[in-house]
Formats: sequence, C-alpha cells, structure tokens
Amino acid sequence: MGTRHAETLSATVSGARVAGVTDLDRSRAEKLAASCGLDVMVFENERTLIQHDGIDAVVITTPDDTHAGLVMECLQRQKPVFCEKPLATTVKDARRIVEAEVELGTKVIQVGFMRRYDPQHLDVKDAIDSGAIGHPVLFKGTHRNAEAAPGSSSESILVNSAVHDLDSARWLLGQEIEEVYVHGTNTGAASDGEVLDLQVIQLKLGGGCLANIEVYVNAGYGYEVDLEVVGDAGTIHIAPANAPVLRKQRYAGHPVEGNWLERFPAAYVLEMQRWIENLRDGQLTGPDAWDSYTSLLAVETCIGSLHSGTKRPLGVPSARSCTSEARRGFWLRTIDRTRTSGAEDGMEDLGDLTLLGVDIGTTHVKRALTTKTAASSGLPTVALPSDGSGGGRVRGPRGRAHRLGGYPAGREAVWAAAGDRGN
Ligand code: ISE
Repeated sequence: MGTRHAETLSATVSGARVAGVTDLDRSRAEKLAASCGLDVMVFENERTLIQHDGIDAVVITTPDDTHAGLVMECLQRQKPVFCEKPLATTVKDARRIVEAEVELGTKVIQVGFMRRYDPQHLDVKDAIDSGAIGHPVLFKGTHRNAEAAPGSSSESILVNSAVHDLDSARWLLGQEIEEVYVHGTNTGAASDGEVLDLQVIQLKLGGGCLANIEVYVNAGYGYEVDLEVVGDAGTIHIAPANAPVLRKQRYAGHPVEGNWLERFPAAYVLEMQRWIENLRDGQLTGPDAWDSYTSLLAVETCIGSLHSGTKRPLGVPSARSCTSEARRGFWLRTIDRTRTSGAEDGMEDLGDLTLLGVDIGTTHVKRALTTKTAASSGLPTVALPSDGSGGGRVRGPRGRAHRLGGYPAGREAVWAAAGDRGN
C-alpha cells in the first residue's frame, strides 16, 4: 500500500511531493525514494521521519498493530497524518487517539477508508442522499478476498477487512450501528482450520435500517466488493465489475480483479488528491478519527458476538445523540468558527507541504514514505496545528503558517456534543 501511495503522490497528485521514506529494509526504502524523485530523504526509522522539520504530513501504511503508536507520535508532533485503516486495533487505542486529537484542538487525522472515494460508491451515496431510492432501509454487502493474509485470525478478518464494510454501512445509510450479530465458519479453503474465514454480519442501525454483510477472505477466484442499498422507493446496486461484460458462444462474463489495488485505482488517487487539497485548504473532509473509532467499536462488538454466538448491542456512542449528523454538525461548526486566514493573523498565506509515509506492505517489510519539503519546491505550505485552543498553527520551513480547523474547548465539549459518556 505504501508503494501505491508513494507512486500516486509523486506521479499523479498535485500540490505535494514525497519528501521522505523509511522502511525496515533500507535498500527498499532507498529504491522507493529514488523512484519518487530527487531529494527524497531516507530515514533510519519512523520516529526520525515524523520528527523531521522537512516533513509536513505523514502517511502510515505499516501493519495494523503499529498504527495507533505512530499516529500518537504524529499528534505529539502536531503533524497531519493519513493513516491506513484500521486507525488502531482496539477501541481503547482509537479512543485515546480521538481524545488526543480533541486535546490538540485541531482535526489532523484522516483514515484510509478509500471506498468513500470509489466512483461507484460515490454514485450510490449521491443517489441515496438525493432521495432517489426513498428512505434507505437495508445495506447488503459482499466482501471477498482471493486469499486470506498470512497469519489471519477470525478476529483480524473483522479488524482488517470487515471494518471497511462497517464503515460503508454507516456512511451510506447515514446511521450509526446499534446492534451486531455475527456467525462464522471455516470453509476448508484456509490452511488453518481454526480460522472462521467466512463470516456473515447482521447489523441493526438507527432509523430502522438493517445490514447484511458477507466477508469471505478465501474466495479463491478473485477480489470483489459488491453492495446494494434498498430503499422504500427503489434500490441501488453497484455494477458487478469495472470491466465490460463479454458475451460469446453461449457465455457472458467479465474479468474479476485480483485485489483491492486493482479494484480501487481511482479511489486511491482521489483520496490522496483530496487529502492534499484539504491540507492546503486547512479543512479535512475525509473519513476521520471518529469514523474509525466508531467502526472499531462495531468491530470489537462483532468479535464479542462471534465468540459468544449472541447478538450484541454497541453500547455507546452511536444510538441516540451521537448520530453522525450531530457529530458532523459539531465539527463543521467548530471548523467554521476556528478557520482563520493567515492574512488575518498577520501570517503569510500557505507555504510548502510535506508528506511522509510509513509502510509494511504485503511482504511484511516495514517501509515508510512520503513528503515534500517546502524549501525546495516553492509550493505553498501546509497548515499545521499547534495550540489546543482550536485551529493551531505551525511554522513551515520558510516560517509560514496556516490553520486547520479544530475544536474550541477541549474534549469534554466534543464528547458531550457527541453524546458519548464512556466505553
Ligand atoms: C485489505 O487490507 C484492505 O484494506 C482491502 O481494502 C480489503 O478489501 C481487504 O479485505 C483487506 O485485507
């Protein structure tokens, strides 16, 4: 994933460049750095990369269980960070991150729920939001991997794969998950007979909505993500493939992609481009730490249901006051209130933008990448947060600074606004 983001940032996305890379395998890092252009620094480790003044923002693509620690380091350095999903592997860690971001007073985290940038998913979202299918009542999702990642467990399938579907259901239906019920089976395709590699998740969401999600990580024939949303006035279903259907000699069919990189190329470009644009505008609009926290809460509850064989309530913050509307409304108001132009503050406008990424790819080798140094490119600088009072700022390489929208009054306000009291 790190290589894909590095390529996208250096070859396709405008407004940023890869400025630094790190990897457990130094020669891989050097190769990647060289492929990203001139003056790309190679760092000894993630910490030196995150701390370097020439790095304005960070992309994390390391293994799931390293995400939370690295995101916290970025928050401590007040650096915007794009973190691949999941943001953390436990609700506890995700919550710590949300609280630290709230403490910082500025939204600086985006999470890699790239389906939200897939053209077909966006069309479905538009159709739902425009009322084309009436009130949406059912999300039907299918998520198949050709083969399970090495070392997969019944639980990691929920943390690493199903988290996408849980996010999609929340996002498309515009409702929070209230109850989950999960069944799993071992299909015999996996080498480890203990792993429940096919799981069926049933959800009850707010607004009377339901969801039914199949996650099958040893499907063998290829990679597929399918979804249909049923409304009270119609349904909308994404097309089965990115490719045309061939009809020939009593056969009709289409190719199936092998993995998510092949299935979602446009989404990966769009999510990076929007992220950079948002950083330069000082307002993050993508899936955020809260989205991740809430999806992880559902994941953890799904794990409980899988183990117990019973349905489980989510227990917080979704159900009542913590609708996505309430939270989003709060954040938007906050951002409006705290967005201030550099000019009003006596600061120069945007300066240069730097990105950094850290990756351990499918080969489980840690690699990091990213960024752009302000000094060398002459591009405008990014907004970096600094104070806890909302809309912080940090000076870029040329002493320029810009603001990102943030929180006004610390975490209590956010949790109160969100209606969350614990968990
Ligand atoms: C993988 O890590 C991804 O993020 C893919 O998008 C997902 O479809 C797959 O199941 C995960 O293993």
